[in-house]
Amino acid sequence: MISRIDLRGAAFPEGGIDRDLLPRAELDVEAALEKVRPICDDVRHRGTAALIDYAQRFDGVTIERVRVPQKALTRALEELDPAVRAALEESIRRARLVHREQRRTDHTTQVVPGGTVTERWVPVERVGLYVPGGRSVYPSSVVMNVVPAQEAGVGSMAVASPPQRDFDGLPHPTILAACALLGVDEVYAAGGAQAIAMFAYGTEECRPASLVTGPGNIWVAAAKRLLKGRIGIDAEAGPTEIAILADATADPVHVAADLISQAEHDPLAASVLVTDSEELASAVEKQLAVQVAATRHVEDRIRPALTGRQSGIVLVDGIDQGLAVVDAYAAEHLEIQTRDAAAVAARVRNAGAIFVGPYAPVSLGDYAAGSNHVLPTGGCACHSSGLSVQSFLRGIHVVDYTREALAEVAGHVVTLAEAEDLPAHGAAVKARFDWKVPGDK
Ligand code: HSO
Ligand code: ZN
Repeated sequence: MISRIDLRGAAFPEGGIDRDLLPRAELDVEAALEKVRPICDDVRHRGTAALIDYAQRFDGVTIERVRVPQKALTRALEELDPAVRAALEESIRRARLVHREQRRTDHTTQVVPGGTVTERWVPVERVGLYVPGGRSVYPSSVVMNVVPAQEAGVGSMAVASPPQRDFDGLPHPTILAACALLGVDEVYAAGGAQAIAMFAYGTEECRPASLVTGPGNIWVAAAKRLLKGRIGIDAEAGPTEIAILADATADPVHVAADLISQAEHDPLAASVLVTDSEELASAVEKQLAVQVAATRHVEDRIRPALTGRQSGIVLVDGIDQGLAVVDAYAAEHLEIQTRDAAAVAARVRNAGAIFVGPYAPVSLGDYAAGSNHVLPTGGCACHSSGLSVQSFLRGIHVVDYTREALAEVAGHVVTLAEAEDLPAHGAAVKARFDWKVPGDK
């Protein structure tokens, strides 16, 4: 059910291998932009009334207000299954441990006597956190967005998640319960592009935010691309991906289970095994057939995901070539199931998150490792990181120079200003020294 790509014997160029040789889905965000533009404009001009109309049109629910009342949040938490509550609490506790250590302290560099530059870390004032609610209802994603924002010290945060027909037009109760558990009381029943527009422009009910984070479908990605600039964004999260670099020591039962685990998210999800062992490849193929037959979500998601061109088993000559392949692929999640897994993992350059050895499946990271599961997809791991405290901070340089310290470097500033044909830049310095650069004859 999964295709094979045989790269054995292929040349692996010094500068890395051609990404186009590797399986990957194409997501046409560009085409979605045109559909999303009028929706965003409408929310900008009509605010809540537009959101209510879109709840009717896209979510099939009649709502009177978009803001979720406090009592609905309280009730959702009261009615939450105690086992789910305990699991969420543990997930939150572990995420806090990891994210708390990501906090940054201000640092002052004394450049010269009397001249300092301080880098001051300031949290974004207000953020909007998007939590999907269509095919997927992920309270774990509430945790992964809210915890880093809280640990960064963000003062004001709001969550948006689509209104659900089965729940009186409120977001899914486990989403509400997770918000309540985390102490987030500003929640909106809004989904898709219109939710991103609500955060960007604000409405009667919702104050605009400076930044929006969180995963979403293609409409959410398109709205983020369209409104970027007006509002900061984390990334245009695409369908989820797992790559596994494995050798003959890997257990095919585990490898197959992990490939299926992420295929379960989406028909466009990608599951890629990179291995130098043909025996493992064959054993994994057999295991896929056995395990797929025994799970849910097969026809709508897992089978299309595994048989799609975005998934495959890539055969390589050895671990060095395997590393070249996984670096070129730059997976959202990368598992290393090889001999000396930690040493192999240390050589990886490009991945959203790396899972080392036989006891670190991606599912652990999805829920309860302490790591974040909002990660760069579509190859973006070669230039971007997952969500962290850093995503919610800005580093502001504070420049503080005395007259003497400025005098010492004034000549260089004036010289560079002249070299760039920007004499007014130089004049701004000279004006402070009676129009003569100190040291001039
Ligand atoms: N694997 C998804 C996150 C998730 N998994 C949520 C289960 N629930 C993207 O990292
Ligand atoms: Zn997952």
